[in-house]
Amino acid sequence: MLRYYTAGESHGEALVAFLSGMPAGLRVDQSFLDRELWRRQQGYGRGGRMKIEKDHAHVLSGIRHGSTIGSPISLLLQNRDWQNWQEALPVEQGDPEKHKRVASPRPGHADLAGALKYNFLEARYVLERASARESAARVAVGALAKLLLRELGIEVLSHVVAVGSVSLEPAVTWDQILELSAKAEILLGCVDQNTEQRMKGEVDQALKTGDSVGGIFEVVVHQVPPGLGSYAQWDERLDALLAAAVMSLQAVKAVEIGSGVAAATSPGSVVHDEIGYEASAGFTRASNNAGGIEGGVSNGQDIRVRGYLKPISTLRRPLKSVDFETREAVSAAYERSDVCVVPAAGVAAEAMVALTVARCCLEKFGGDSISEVVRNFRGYLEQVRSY
Ligand code: EPS
Repeated sequence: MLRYYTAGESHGEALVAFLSGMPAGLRVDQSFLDRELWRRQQGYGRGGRMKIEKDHAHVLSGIRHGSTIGSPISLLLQNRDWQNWQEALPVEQGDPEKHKRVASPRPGHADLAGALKYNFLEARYVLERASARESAARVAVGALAKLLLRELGIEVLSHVVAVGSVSLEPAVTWDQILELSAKAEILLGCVDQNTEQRMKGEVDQALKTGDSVGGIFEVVVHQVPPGLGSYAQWDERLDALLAAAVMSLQAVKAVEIGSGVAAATSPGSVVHDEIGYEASAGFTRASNNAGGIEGGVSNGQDIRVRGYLKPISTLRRPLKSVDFETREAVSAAYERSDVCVVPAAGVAAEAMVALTVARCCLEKFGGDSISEVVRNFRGYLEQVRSY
């Protein structure tokens, strides 16, 4: 079974990611992991922290001579900012004068709920773990899941559909997303340049006013076989697993599969994807409103998952809050922050989707070596082809 966890504080020494259940013999190109980490760091509207960090996944275990060996994989990502935080956030008690308290909780962040939950008198420790910095560790293990899926011909990428009130209207093809992913520079991750410029305008406006913006990203899984996930139990449904995986990302407040939101207010005759048959291609569909999943099972079309991101909760023009200690009305804490992270969240969501689809693939085609998995996969494809 594919399992993963992460550890690490945002301003601690490092992030750690742990992945077990990967079959042996998967070739691992470490530069691919770092490219994925780089992609997550990009985007117009990132804050000062991204000028400090240059994320790199250092392999501690589970990969030898360039391939997985079936043992648990552990990865370490240094926080370069740690050198500025050693006295503020030491492992030992250190000098309390040098600790950096977060004296007033930010509305929208985990600060208040976390402080109440853990009985902290300020929000430093809450911020440290709730921070979206953690998603870098997920991207590192997600890159390994992507490499596994590639062996099966399955690819996972994302693009940005909306930033603030600006959204992309026409449907986006896989080739457009692929082209976008190869770019050497990432502005806002939108396939249409005109729309991207208007999105940039939204970020500029937020920068000017000390505000922040959210948006919508879409993750697409390409070349998915039918039959991943199951309708047999609630916790085996692929759409449910994907929703939980994407919703678990920081600042995601809603998840949509295919045209799920519009489907609720449209007639069935418009929503459902009519079925055809061609001798050369097998079963066909004229549309993909289902987002590649029907009854919790992949149907062979591209899987489309959207994540809706609330605006970043750290504001340069802070909202009203209350001092943890004095209980007096004050402004919410501000150190520095991103203004927009929609493209970065899309990359992190790719990782979560890849890990989820990889887990389903291993459940269906599972084996201890990659050759065993590929053989099982091919056998199944043959069964589908000759259906
Ligand atoms: C974050 C606050 C900012 C972001 C951080 C997420 O960090 P800092 O407080 O150090 O400026 O930059 O994101 C990352 C560090 C990252 O790698 O994505 C938050 O509060 O969630």
